[in-house]
Amino acid sequence: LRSATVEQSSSSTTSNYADPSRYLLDHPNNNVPPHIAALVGKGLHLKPNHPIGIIRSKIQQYFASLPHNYAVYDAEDPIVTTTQCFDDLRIPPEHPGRSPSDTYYITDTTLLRTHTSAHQSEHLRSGKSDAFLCAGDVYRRDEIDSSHYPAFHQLEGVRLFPQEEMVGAHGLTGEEWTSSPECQVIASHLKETLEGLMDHLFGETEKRWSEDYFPFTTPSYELEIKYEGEWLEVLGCGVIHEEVLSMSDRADRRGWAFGLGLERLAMILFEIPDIRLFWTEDDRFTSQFSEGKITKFVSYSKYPPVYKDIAFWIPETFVENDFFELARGIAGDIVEKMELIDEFTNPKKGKTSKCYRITYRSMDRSLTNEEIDVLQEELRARVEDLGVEVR
Ligand code: FA5
Ligand code: MG
Repeated sequence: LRSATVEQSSSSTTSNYADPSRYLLDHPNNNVPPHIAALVGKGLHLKPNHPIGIIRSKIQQYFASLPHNYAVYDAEDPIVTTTQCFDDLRIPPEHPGRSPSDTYYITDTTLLRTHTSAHQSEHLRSGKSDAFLCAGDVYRRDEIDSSHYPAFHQLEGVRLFPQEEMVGAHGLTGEEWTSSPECQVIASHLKETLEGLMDHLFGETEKRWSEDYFPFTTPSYELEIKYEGEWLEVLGCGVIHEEVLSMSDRADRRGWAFGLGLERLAMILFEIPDIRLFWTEDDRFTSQFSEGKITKFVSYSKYPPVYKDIAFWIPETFVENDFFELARGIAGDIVEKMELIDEFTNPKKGKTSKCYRITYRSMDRSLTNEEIDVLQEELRARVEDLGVEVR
């Protein structure tokens, strides 16, 4: 009842998004499994006492401290169209990110957004603001380990500059535009703004820029920060491609955009070792965090893992993500990690065999070998549906 009346009028509620039937349509292109549908609408980024919510407000606070005014959107529908998520961003039809092996489709033309950039064009087109932030949950069929989960959160930022500041570059496109001083000014402004954000979050920290590629920005960059001796990619960004602006009727503007991963930042800031923890409702996790405070996570006892290997001959059409998802569908979050430990091709048969090691571990109890054997047996039986031959 509540959902019928309240949702339509308020932009700050996401509760109707938590209805799994929105995502589990009976449509030939639908590839959303129930365990993914169950995650949508949790609104972790809107929870004031959750690390993802705390970091989102800290980022918004930084932008609010800048002289320019940024509009804030953080409750948009996670179902978007292929036009919003891809076409408006110049992502071509054959791009691997659009394939059903990487993306959760609801129908042939609607999907769970794979990035918050899916909302860029509509906000540009609305013309309401020359600067905005947009945060939300995003979904990707992906590998499984301590820093990859099929659902995570991104925060997008866009800043446009008025025509008067771009006079020298008016009408320029392609190489002529990207090599103009105006384009350089925007790229520098982008980098300075994001370096300021990192200092706001981490204090002094080691960071490095590299070139990147996105169809919707050029030039494009990624930013990595040093965490426990390793470089960790935290965001992608760039100068908005002029065609993205003209398709949104904003050809008179130029500007920058970025998209950052909230889990990556939160794992570093709160010292949270496993991405699955963000989704737990165990109060040994949730009770540790409070609004506005960056505190170090204190691990509660880790239960021992159970390892199981599975080897099979693969058909040419084998899609690894289908296998990962099958395991998550059977065993849920106790699948901590799936890694390829051996692969070889039999030259006579021309067939390839893969062997994966699965790490099963629960966050809140000890697993028995017997219960894992049951799950592993089910996996061995159902993996044959993927056309493999279990060895
Ligand atoms: C994008 O998603 C672009 N939309 C970013 C962008 C926006 C570029 C605007 C230019 C302009 P990418 O796929 O690299 O890019 O993801 C952005 C960030 O999301 C990454 O830097 C990382 O911090 C985070 N991220 C990506 N995949 C995962 C994952 N599986 N788990 C956790 N975080 C992830
Ligand atoms: Mg990237």
